[in-house]
Amino acid sequence: MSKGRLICVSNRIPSGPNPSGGLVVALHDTLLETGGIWIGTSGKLAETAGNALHEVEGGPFRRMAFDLTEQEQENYYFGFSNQVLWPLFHGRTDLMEIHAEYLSAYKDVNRRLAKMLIDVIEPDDRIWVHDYHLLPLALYLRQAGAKNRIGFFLHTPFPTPLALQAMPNAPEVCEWLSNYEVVGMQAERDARACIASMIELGGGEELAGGFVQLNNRQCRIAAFPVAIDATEFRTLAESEVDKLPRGIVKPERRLMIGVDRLDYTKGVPQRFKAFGEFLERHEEWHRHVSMLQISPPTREGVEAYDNIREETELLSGQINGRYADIQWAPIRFINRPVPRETLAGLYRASDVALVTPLMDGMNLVAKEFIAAQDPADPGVLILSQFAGAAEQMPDAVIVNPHDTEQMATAIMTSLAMPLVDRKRRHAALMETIVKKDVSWWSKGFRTALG
Ligand code: GDG
Repeated sequence: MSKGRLICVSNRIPSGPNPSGGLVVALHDTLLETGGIWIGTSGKLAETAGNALHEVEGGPFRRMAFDLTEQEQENYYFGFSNQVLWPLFHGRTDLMEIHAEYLSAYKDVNRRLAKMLIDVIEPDDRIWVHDYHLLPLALYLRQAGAKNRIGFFLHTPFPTPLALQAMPNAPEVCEWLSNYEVVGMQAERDARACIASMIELGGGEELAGGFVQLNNRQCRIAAFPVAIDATEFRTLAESEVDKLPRGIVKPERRLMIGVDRLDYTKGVPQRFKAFGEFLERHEEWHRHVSMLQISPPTREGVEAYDNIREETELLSGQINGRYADIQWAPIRFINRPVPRETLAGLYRASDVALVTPLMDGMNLVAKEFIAAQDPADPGVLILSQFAGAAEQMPDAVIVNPHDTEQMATAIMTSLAMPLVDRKRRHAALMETIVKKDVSWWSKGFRTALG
Protein backbone atom coordinates (compact mmCIF):
# COMPACT_ATOMS: atom_id res chain seq x y z
CA MET A 1 0.00 0.00 0.00
CA SER A 2 1.22 3.53 -0.76
CA LYS A 3 2.89 5.58 1.98
CA GLY A 4 0.85 8.72 1.36
CA ARG A 5 -1.99 9.94 3.50
CA LEU A 6 -5.58 8.80 3.17
CA ILE A 7 -7.74 11.77 2.21
CA CYS A 8 -11.44 11.02 2.65
CA VAL A 9 -13.83 13.41 0.98
CA SER A 10 -17.56 13.39 1.58
CA ASN A 11 -20.33 15.94 1.35
CA ARG A 12 -20.29 16.70 5.06
CA ILE A 13 -17.68 16.33 7.78
CA PRO A 14 -19.16 14.96 10.99
CA SER A 15 -20.22 17.25 13.79
CA GLY A 16 -22.33 16.90 16.91
CA PRO A 17 -22.49 14.10 19.43
CA ASN A 18 -25.08 11.81 17.76
CA PRO A 19 -24.28 11.41 14.09
CA SER A 20 -27.17 9.40 12.66
CA GLY A 21 -26.06 8.47 9.20
CA GLY A 22 -24.44 5.31 7.93
CA LEU A 23 -21.64 7.04 6.01
CA VAL A 24 -20.50 9.00 9.06
CA VAL A 25 -20.50 5.92 11.27
CA ALA A 26 -18.46 3.84 8.80
CA LEU A 27 -15.91 6.53 7.91
CA HIS A 28 -15.44 7.58 11.51
CA ASP A 29 -14.32 4.06 12.40
CA THR A 30 -11.99 3.93 9.39
CA LEU A 31 -10.26 7.23 10.11
CA LEU A 32 -9.84 6.34 13.77
CA GLU A 33 -7.91 3.29 12.57
CA THR A 34 -5.87 4.73 9.71
CA GLY A 35 -5.52 8.44 10.48
CA GLY A 36 -5.62 10.86 7.55
CA ILE A 37 -7.85 13.82 6.78
CA TRP A 38 -11.63 14.05 6.39
CA ILE A 39 -12.73 16.84 4.07
CA GLY A 40 -16.26 18.08 3.35
CA THR A 41 -18.73 20.88 3.89
CA SER A 42 -18.88 22.40 7.38
CA GLY A 43 -22.66 22.58 7.73
CA LYS A 44 -22.41 26.39 7.95
CA LEU A 45 -23.48 28.76 5.21
CA ALA A 46 -21.31 31.55 3.76
CA GLU A 47 -22.28 34.78 1.98
CA THR A 48 -19.92 34.06 -0.91
CA ALA A 49 -18.21 30.92 -2.22
CA GLY A 50 -14.68 30.72 -0.77
CA ASN A 51 -11.62 29.28 -2.47
CA ALA A 52 -9.77 27.57 0.39
CA LEU A 53 -10.42 24.79 2.86
CA HIS A 54 -10.15 25.62 6.55
CA GLU A 55 -9.04 23.42 9.44
CA VAL A 56 -11.72 22.30 11.89
CA GLU A 57 -10.34 21.98 15.40
CA GLY A 58 -11.10 19.19 17.85
CA GLY A 59 -12.07 15.62 17.09
CA PRO A 60 -9.96 12.47 17.02
CA PHE A 61 -8.56 13.01 13.48
CA ARG A 62 -7.76 15.95 11.19
CA ARG A 63 -10.74 17.58 9.48
CA MET A 64 -10.90 20.32 6.85
CA ALA A 65 -14.03 22.01 5.62
CA PHE A 66 -15.60 24.59 3.34
CA ASP A 67 -18.90 26.43 3.56
CA LEU A 68 -21.66 26.27 0.97
CA THR A 69 -23.56 29.39 -0.01
CA GLU A 70 -27.31 29.31 0.51
CA GLN A 71 -27.84 29.01 -3.24
CA GLU A 72 -25.39 26.09 -3.44
CA GLN A 73 -27.11 24.34 -0.58
CA GLU A 74 -30.47 24.77 -2.33
CA ASN A 75 -29.34 23.63 -5.78
CA TYR A 76 -26.37 21.30 -5.22
CA TYR A 77 -27.41 19.65 -1.95
CA PHE A 78 -31.20 19.72 -1.67
CA GLY A 79 -31.58 20.00 -5.45
CA PHE A 80 -29.43 17.73 -7.58
CA SER A 81 -28.07 15.48 -4.82
CA ASN A 82 -31.26 14.87 -2.89
CA GLN A 83 -34.04 15.47 -5.39
CA VAL A 84 -32.46 13.90 -8.46
CA LEU A 85 -29.73 11.42 -7.51
CA TRP A 86 -31.09 10.09 -4.20
CA PRO A 87 -34.59 9.20 -5.49
CA LEU A 88 -33.19 7.90 -8.81
CA PHE A 89 -30.62 5.67 -7.11
CA HIS A 90 -33.38 4.25 -4.87
CA GLY A 91 -35.82 3.45 -7.66
CA ARG A 92 -38.07 6.47 -6.96
CA THR A 93 -37.89 8.21 -10.33
CA ASP A 94 -41.41 9.53 -9.60
CA LEU A 95 -39.91 11.81 -6.93
CA MET A 96 -37.18 13.30 -9.16
CA GLU A 97 -37.18 17.08 -9.66
CA ILE A 98 -35.10 17.85 -12.74
CA HIS A 99 -33.95 21.46 -13.17
CA ALA A 100 -30.99 22.77 -15.17
CA GLU A 101 -29.81 24.98 -12.29
CA TYR A 102 -29.56 21.95 -10.00
CA LEU A 103 -27.16 20.19 -12.36
CA SER A 104 -25.05 23.26 -13.00
CA ALA A 105 -24.73 24.01 -9.25
CA TYR A 106 -23.79 20.36 -8.67
CA LYS A 107 -20.96 20.63 -11.20
CA ASP A 108 -19.87 24.04 -9.89
CA VAL A 109 -19.57 22.85 -6.27
CA ASN A 110 -17.61 19.77 -7.34
CA ARG A 111 -15.32 21.94 -9.52
CA ARG A 112 -14.77 24.41 -6.66
CA LEU A 113 -13.99 21.58 -4.24
CA ALA A 114 -11.50 20.05 -6.71
CA LYS A 115 -9.62 23.36 -6.94
CA MET A 116 -9.46 23.66 -3.14
CA LEU A 117 -8.30 20.04 -2.79
CA ILE A 118 -5.46 20.56 -5.25
CA ASP A 119 -3.90 23.01 -2.77
CA VAL A 120 -3.99 20.41 0.02
CA ILE A 121 -3.08 17.07 -1.57
CA GLU A 122 0.42 15.73 -2.05
CA PRO A 123 1.52 13.42 -4.87
CA ASP A 124 1.55 10.27 -2.71
CA ASP A 125 -1.87 10.81 -1.12
CA ARG A 126 -4.67 8.44 -1.92
CA ILE A 127 -8.01 10.15 -2.27
CA TRP A 128 -11.18 8.32 -1.28
CA VAL A 129 -14.32 10.11 -2.41
CA HIS A 130 -17.65 9.16 -0.86
CA ASP A 131 -21.17 9.12 -2.14
CA TYR A 132 -23.50 10.50 -4.73
CA HIS A 133 -22.91 14.18 -3.95
CA LEU A 134 -19.40 13.99 -5.41
CA LEU A 135 -19.61 11.77 -8.51
CA PRO A 136 -17.69 14.18 -10.81
CA LEU A 137 -14.96 15.12 -8.32
CA ALA A 138 -12.26 12.94 -9.91
CA LEU A 139 -12.91 14.40 -13.37
CA TYR A 140 -12.39 17.93 -12.05
CA LEU A 141 -9.34 16.86 -10.01
CA ARG A 142 -7.83 15.36 -13.17
CA GLN A 143 -8.60 18.58 -15.08
CA ALA A 144 -6.81 20.50 -12.31
CA GLY A 145 -3.76 18.25 -12.74
CA ALA A 146 -4.14 15.57 -10.02
CA LYS A 147 -2.27 12.36 -10.85
CA ASN A 148 -3.14 10.67 -7.53
CA ARG A 149 -4.96 7.39 -7.26
CA ILE A 150 -8.57 8.30 -6.63
CA GLY A 151 -11.26 5.89 -5.47
CA PHE A 152 -15.00 6.36 -5.17
CA PHE A 153 -17.41 4.55 -2.89
CA LEU A 154 -21.15 4.79 -3.41
CA HIS A 155 -23.16 4.30 -0.22
CA THR A 156 -26.47 3.97 -2.09
CA PRO A 157 -27.60 1.38 -4.63
CA PHE A 158 -26.74 1.97 -8.31
CA PRO A 159 -29.61 2.02 -10.85
CA THR A 160 -29.92 -0.22 -13.89
CA PRO A 161 -29.03 1.32 -17.28
CA LEU A 162 -32.75 1.68 -18.03
CA ALA A 163 -33.45 3.59 -14.81
CA LEU A 164 -30.30 5.72 -15.12
CA GLN A 165 -31.69 7.13 -18.35
CA ALA A 166 -34.22 9.09 -16.31
CA MET A 167 -31.31 11.46 -15.66
CA PRO A 168 -30.75 14.35 -18.01
CA ASN A 169 -27.09 13.35 -18.42
CA ALA A 170 -26.71 9.58 -18.00
CA PRO A 171 -23.69 9.15 -20.36
CA GLU A 172 -21.90 11.96 -18.51
CA VAL A 173 -22.27 10.05 -15.22
CA CYS A 174 -20.36 7.15 -16.80
CA GLU A 175 -17.62 9.55 -17.87
CA TRP A 176 -17.43 10.96 -14.33
CA LEU A 177 -16.97 7.47 -12.90
CA SER A 178 -14.34 6.50 -15.45
CA ASN A 179 -11.95 9.01 -13.87
CA TYR A 180 -11.61 6.91 -10.73
CA GLU A 181 -9.16 4.02 -10.43
CA VAL A 182 -11.66 2.09 -8.31
CA VAL A 183 -15.44 2.48 -8.04
CA GLY A 184 -16.77 0.66 -4.99
CA MET A 185 -20.36 -0.43 -4.64
CA GLN A 186 -22.22 -1.86 -1.65
CA ALA A 187 -23.48 -5.04 -3.28
CA GLU A 188 -22.88 -7.29 -6.27
CA ARG A 189 -26.24 -6.18 -7.73
CA ASP A 190 -24.96 -2.57 -7.78
CA ALA A 191 -21.56 -3.47 -9.26
CA ARG A 192 -23.34 -5.36 -12.05
CA ALA A 193 -25.71 -2.45 -12.70
CA CYS A 194 -22.83 0.03 -12.80
CA ILE A 195 -20.75 -2.05 -15.22
CA ALA A 196 -23.82 -2.49 -17.45
CA SER A 197 -24.42 1.29 -17.46
CA MET A 198 -20.78 2.09 -18.25
CA ILE A 199 -21.03 -0.20 -21.26
CA GLU A 200 -24.55 0.41 -22.52
CA LEU A 201 -24.79 4.15 -21.87
CA GLY A 202 -21.17 5.25 -21.57
CA GLY A 203 -19.83 3.28 -24.55
CA GLY A 204 -17.22 1.54 -22.39
CA GLU A 205 -15.68 -1.87 -22.98
CA GLU A 206 -15.74 -4.58 -20.34
CA LEU A 207 -12.36 -6.12 -19.52
CA ALA A 208 -11.59 -9.05 -17.23
CA GLY A 209 -11.72 -8.71 -13.43
CA GLY A 210 -14.44 -6.07 -13.17
CA PHE A 211 -12.46 -3.50 -15.18
CA VAL A 212 -14.12 -1.19 -17.69
CA GLN A 213 -12.21 0.77 -20.31
CA LEU A 214 -13.69 4.16 -21.15
CA ASN A 215 -12.05 7.27 -22.65
CA ASN A 216 -8.60 5.65 -22.49
CA ARG A 217 -8.89 5.02 -18.78
CA GLN A 218 -9.35 1.75 -16.95
CA CYS A 219 -11.55 1.71 -13.90
CA ARG A 220 -12.30 -1.24 -11.63
CA ILE A 221 -15.87 -1.63 -10.42
CA ALA A 222 -16.49 -4.04 -7.54
CA ALA A 223 -18.59 -4.63 -4.44
CA PHE A 224 -17.11 -3.69 -1.04
CA PRO A 225 -19.97 -4.19 1.44
CA VAL A 226 -19.73 -1.54 4.12
CA ALA A 227 -19.64 -2.73 7.72
CA ILE A 228 -19.42 -1.86 11.42
CA ASP A 229 -17.00 -2.51 14.23
CA ALA A 230 -19.04 -5.47 15.45
CA THR A 231 -16.89 -6.31 18.46
CA GLU A 232 -16.90 -2.75 19.74
CA PHE A 233 -20.65 -2.49 19.24
CA ARG A 234 -21.27 -5.77 21.08
CA THR A 235 -19.28 -4.47 24.06
CA LEU A 236 -21.20 -1.21 24.01
CA ALA A 237 -24.56 -3.03 23.95
CA GLU A 238 -23.52 -5.35 26.79
CA SER A 239 -22.65 -2.43 29.02
CA GLU A 240 -25.59 -0.21 28.04
CA VAL A 241 -28.50 -2.61 28.29
CA ASP A 242 -28.66 -2.36 32.07
CA LYS A 243 -28.58 1.43 31.95
CA LEU A 244 -31.82 1.75 29.96
CA PRO A 245 -34.51 3.78 31.72
CA ARG A 246 -36.88 1.62 33.74
CA GLY A 247 -40.14 0.61 32.13
CA ILE A 248 -38.74 0.30 28.57
CA VAL A 249 -38.44 -3.45 28.90
CA LYS A 250 -41.32 -5.28 30.53
CA PRO A 251 -41.16 -9.01 31.26
CA GLU A 252 -44.68 -9.57 29.96
CA ARG A 253 -44.17 -7.65 26.74
CA ARG A 254 -41.97 -8.30 23.68
CA LEU A 255 -40.17 -5.39 22.08
CA MET A 256 -39.75 -4.88 18.34
CA ILE A 257 -37.44 -2.13 17.16
CA GLY A 258 -36.95 -0.08 14.00
CA VAL A 259 -34.18 2.52 13.60
CA ASP A 260 -34.07 4.57 10.42
CA ARG A 261 -33.47 8.15 9.41
CA LEU A 262 -36.95 9.27 8.44
CA ASP A 263 -36.58 8.67 4.71
CA TYR A 264 -39.08 7.39 2.15
CA THR A 265 -36.60 4.68 1.13
CA LYS A 266 -36.73 3.02 4.55
CA GLY A 267 -40.24 1.58 4.27
CA VAL A 268 -41.49 2.73 7.67
CA PRO A 269 -45.16 3.16 6.58
CA GLN A 270 -45.13 -0.32 4.99
CA ARG A 271 -43.69 -1.69 8.26
CA PHE A 272 -46.43 -0.02 10.32
CA LYS A 273 -49.09 -1.44 7.99
CA ALA A 274 -47.63 -4.92 8.41
CA PHE A 275 -47.65 -4.52 12.19
CA GLY A 276 -51.29 -3.36 11.96
CA GLU A 277 -52.10 -6.45 9.90
CA PHE A 278 -50.35 -8.64 12.48
CA LEU A 279 -52.40 -7.09 15.31
CA GLU A 280 -55.57 -7.56 13.28
CA ARG A 281 -54.79 -11.24 12.82
CA HIS A 282 -53.46 -11.98 16.32
CA GLU A 283 -55.58 -10.65 19.13
CA GLU A 284 -53.73 -12.94 21.52
CA TRP A 285 -50.65 -10.72 21.06
CA HIS A 286 -52.43 -7.50 22.03
CA ARG A 287 -50.68 -5.92 25.04
CA HIS A 288 -47.87 -8.50 24.70
CA VAL A 289 -45.83 -6.80 22.01
CA SER A 290 -44.96 -3.22 21.14
CA MET A 291 -42.97 -1.55 18.42
CA LEU A 292 -40.41 1.17 19.09
CA GLN A 293 -39.62 3.15 15.94
CA ILE A 294 -36.74 5.62 16.23
CA SER A 295 -36.61 7.95 13.24
CA PRO A 296 -34.53 11.12 13.51
CA PRO A 297 -35.55 13.68 10.89
CA THR A 298 -33.32 14.42 7.88
CA ARG A 299 -33.47 16.73 4.86
CA GLU A 300 -36.29 18.71 6.39
CA GLY A 301 -37.87 21.16 4.00
CA VAL A 302 -37.74 18.77 1.02
CA GLU A 303 -41.39 18.04 0.21
CA ALA A 304 -41.01 14.26 -0.03
CA TYR A 305 -39.54 14.21 3.49
CA ASP A 306 -42.32 16.34 4.94
CA ASN A 307 -44.80 13.95 3.31
CA ILE A 308 -43.18 10.82 4.73
CA ARG A 309 -43.26 12.31 8.23
CA GLU A 310 -46.95 13.11 7.93
CA GLU A 311 -47.73 9.64 6.54
CA THR A 312 -45.79 7.93 9.31
CA GLU A 313 -47.37 10.00 12.06
CA LEU A 314 -50.82 9.38 10.62
CA LEU A 315 -50.34 5.61 10.40
CA SER A 316 -48.88 5.22 13.89
CA GLY A 317 -51.74 7.38 15.21
CA GLN A 318 -54.33 5.24 13.43
CA ILE A 319 -52.89 1.96 14.71
CA ASN A 320 -52.57 3.29 18.26
CA GLY A 321 -56.07 4.76 18.04
CA ARG A 322 -57.45 1.41 17.01
CA TYR A 323 -55.64 -0.89 19.44
CA ALA A 324 -54.19 1.06 22.38
CA ASP A 325 -55.65 0.83 25.87
CA ILE A 326 -54.71 2.60 29.09
CA GLN A 327 -51.78 0.28 29.72
CA TRP A 328 -50.46 -0.24 26.21
CA ALA A 329 -49.73 1.64 23.00
CA PRO A 330 -48.66 -0.69 20.18
CA ILE A 331 -46.33 1.84 18.50
CA ARG A 332 -43.96 4.39 19.97
CA PHE A 333 -42.78 6.64 17.17
CA ILE A 334 -39.77 8.77 18.18
CA ASN A 335 -39.02 11.52 15.66
CA ARG A 336 -35.69 12.65 17.17
CA PRO A 337 -32.20 11.18 17.51
CA VAL A 338 -31.27 9.14 20.56
CA PRO A 339 -27.67 8.70 21.83
CA ARG A 340 -25.71 5.89 20.20
CA GLU A 341 -25.16 4.14 23.56
CA THR A 342 -28.90 4.08 24.23
CA LEU A 343 -29.50 2.65 20.75
CA ALA A 344 -27.04 -0.15 21.46
CA GLY A 345 -28.82 -1.00 24.73
CA LEU A 346 -32.21 -0.86 23.03
CA TYR A 347 -31.14 -3.26 20.28
CA ARG A 348 -29.99 -5.74 22.90
CA ALA A 349 -33.23 -5.42 24.84
CA SER A 350 -35.32 -6.01 21.70
CA ASP A 351 -36.73 -9.35 20.59
CA VAL A 352 -37.15 -8.47 16.92
CA ALA A 353 -35.68 -5.81 14.62
CA LEU A 354 -37.59 -4.68 11.56
CA VAL A 355 -35.12 -3.55 8.93
CA THR A 356 -37.40 -3.33 5.93
CA PRO A 357 -36.26 -0.64 3.50
CA LEU A 358 -37.84 -0.48 0.05
CA MET A 359 -34.30 0.02 -1.27
CA ASP A 360 -31.04 0.50 0.61
CA GLY A 361 -27.35 0.51 -0.23
CA MET A 362 -26.38 -1.67 2.70
CA ASN A 363 -28.16 -0.82 6.00
CA LEU A 364 -25.92 -0.74 9.03
CA VAL A 365 -28.80 -1.03 11.50
CA ALA A 366 -29.16 -4.69 10.48
CA LYS A 367 -25.53 -5.31 11.43
CA GLU A 368 -25.70 -3.26 14.63
CA PHE A 369 -28.75 -5.21 15.81
CA ILE A 370 -27.02 -8.56 15.30
CA ALA A 371 -23.82 -7.35 17.00
CA ALA A 372 -25.81 -6.15 20.02
CA GLN A 373 -27.59 -9.44 20.75
CA ASP A 374 -26.95 -11.77 23.65
CA PRO A 375 -25.76 -14.98 21.90
CA ALA A 376 -27.45 -17.07 24.61
CA ASP A 377 -30.87 -15.52 23.93
CA PRO A 378 -30.67 -13.55 20.69
CA GLY A 379 -33.38 -11.53 18.99
CA VAL A 380 -34.49 -12.08 15.39
CA LEU A 381 -33.67 -9.84 12.43
CA ILE A 382 -36.39 -9.30 9.83
CA LEU A 383 -34.57 -7.96 6.77
CA SER A 384 -35.78 -6.60 3.43
CA GLN A 385 -34.60 -8.39 0.32
CA PHE A 386 -33.87 -4.91 -1.09
CA ALA A 387 -31.26 -3.96 1.51
CA GLY A 388 -27.73 -4.54 0.23
CA ALA A 389 -27.19 -6.32 3.57
CA ALA A 390 -29.45 -9.17 2.40
CA GLU A 391 -26.63 -10.45 0.12
CA GLN A 392 -24.44 -10.98 3.18
CA MET A 393 -27.12 -11.92 5.72
CA PRO A 394 -29.24 -14.76 4.31
CA ASP A 395 -29.86 -16.13 7.82
CA ALA A 396 -32.10 -13.20 8.66
CA VAL A 397 -35.85 -13.61 8.07
CA ILE A 398 -35.89 -12.16 4.56
CA VAL A 399 -39.05 -10.31 3.48
CA ASN A 400 -40.48 -8.33 0.61
CA PRO A 401 -41.40 -4.99 2.23
CA HIS A 402 -44.19 -4.41 -0.30
CA ASP A 403 -45.97 -7.60 0.78
CA THR A 404 -47.92 -6.65 3.92
CA GLU A 405 -49.29 -10.15 4.52
CA GLN A 406 -45.89 -11.79 4.20
CA MET A 407 -44.38 -9.27 6.61
CA ALA A 408 -47.19 -9.83 9.13
CA THR A 409 -46.45 -13.55 8.95
CA ALA A 410 -42.72 -12.86 9.39
CA ILE A 411 -43.48 -10.88 12.57
CA MET A 412 -45.43 -13.85 13.92
CA THR A 413 -42.70 -16.33 12.94
CA SER A 414 -40.02 -14.19 14.53
CA LEU A 415 -41.86 -13.61 17.81
CA ALA A 416 -42.54 -17.32 18.12
CA MET A 417 -39.15 -18.57 16.91
CA PRO A 418 -37.70 -21.31 19.14
CA LEU A 419 -34.44 -20.51 20.94
CA VAL A 420 -32.48 -23.13 19.02
CA ASP A 421 -33.39 -21.48 15.67
CA ARG A 422 -32.67 -18.00 16.99
CA LYS A 423 -29.25 -19.09 18.18
CA ARG A 424 -28.38 -20.80 14.91
CA ARG A 425 -29.38 -17.81 12.80
CA HIS A 426 -27.63 -15.37 15.11
CA ALA A 427 -24.38 -17.37 15.20
CA ALA A 428 -24.23 -17.51 11.40
CA LEU A 429 -24.95 -13.79 11.03
CA MET A 430 -22.53 -12.81 13.78
CA GLU A 431 -19.73 -14.81 12.19
CA THR A 432 -20.11 -12.83 8.98
CA ILE A 433 -20.24 -9.40 10.56
CA VAL A 434 -17.27 -10.05 12.84
CA LYS A 435 -15.17 -11.42 9.98
CA LYS A 436 -16.30 -8.76 7.51
CA ASP A 437 -16.16 -5.75 9.80
CA VAL A 438 -15.44 -2.10 9.09
CA SER A 439 -11.72 -2.62 9.06
CA TRP A 440 -12.10 -5.48 6.53
CA TRP A 441 -14.21 -3.12 4.39
CA SER A 442 -11.84 -0.23 4.50
CA LYS A 443 -8.72 -2.37 4.05
CA GLY A 444 -10.34 -4.11 1.08
CA PHE A 445 -11.08 -0.83 -0.62
CA ARG A 446 -7.71 0.73 0.17
CA THR A 447 -5.87 -2.34 -1.09
CA ALA A 448 -7.83 -2.22 -4.34
CA LEU A 449 -6.94 1.47 -4.65
CA GLY A 450 -3.28 0.51 -4.21
C1 GDG B 1 -26.32 5.31 4.01
C2 GDG B 1 -27.01 4.30 3.08
C3 GDG B 1 -25.56 2.50 4.02
C4 GDG B 1 -30.00 6.12 13.15
N1 GDG B 1 -30.80 6.78 14.01
C5 GDG B 1 -30.02 7.18 15.02
C6 GDG B 1 -28.71 6.77 14.76
N2 GDG B 1 -28.74 6.12 13.60
C7 GDG B 1 -27.56 5.48 13.00
C8 GDG B 1 -27.71 3.98 12.94
C9 GDG B 1 -26.75 3.64 11.83
C10 GDG B 1 -26.86 4.85 10.91
O1 GDG B 1 -27.40 5.91 11.68
C11 GDG B 1 -27.80 4.60 9.75
O2 GDG B 1 -27.14 3.82 8.82
P1 GDG B 1 -27.87 3.03 7.68
O3 GDG B 1 -26.84 2.23 6.99
O4 GDG B 1 -28.94 2.21 8.27
O5 GDG B 1 -28.58 4.09 6.72
P2 GDG B 1 -28.26 5.53 6.01
O6 GDG B 1 -28.16 6.61 6.99
O7 GDG B 1 -29.31 5.70 4.98
O8 GDG B 1 -26.83 5.33 5.33
C12 GDG B 1 -27.00 2.92 3.70
C13 GDG B 1 -24.85 3.58 4.79
O9 GDG B 1 -24.94 4.85 4.16
C14 GDG B 1 -23.36 3.26 4.96
O10 GDG B 1 -22.75 3.06 3.75
O11 GDG B 1 -25.59 1.31 4.79
O12 GDG B 1 -27.56 1.98 2.79
O13 GDG B 1 -28.34 4.73 2.79
O14 GDG B 1 -25.44 3.55 12.29
O15 GDG B 1 -27.40 3.43 14.17
N3 GDG B 1 -27.68 7.02 15.58
C15 GDG B 1 -27.94 7.72 16.72
N4 GDG B 1 -29.21 8.16 17.02
C16 GDG B 1 -30.26 7.90 16.22
O16 GDG B 1 -31.39 8.29 16.53
N5 GDG B 1 -26.94 7.99 17.56
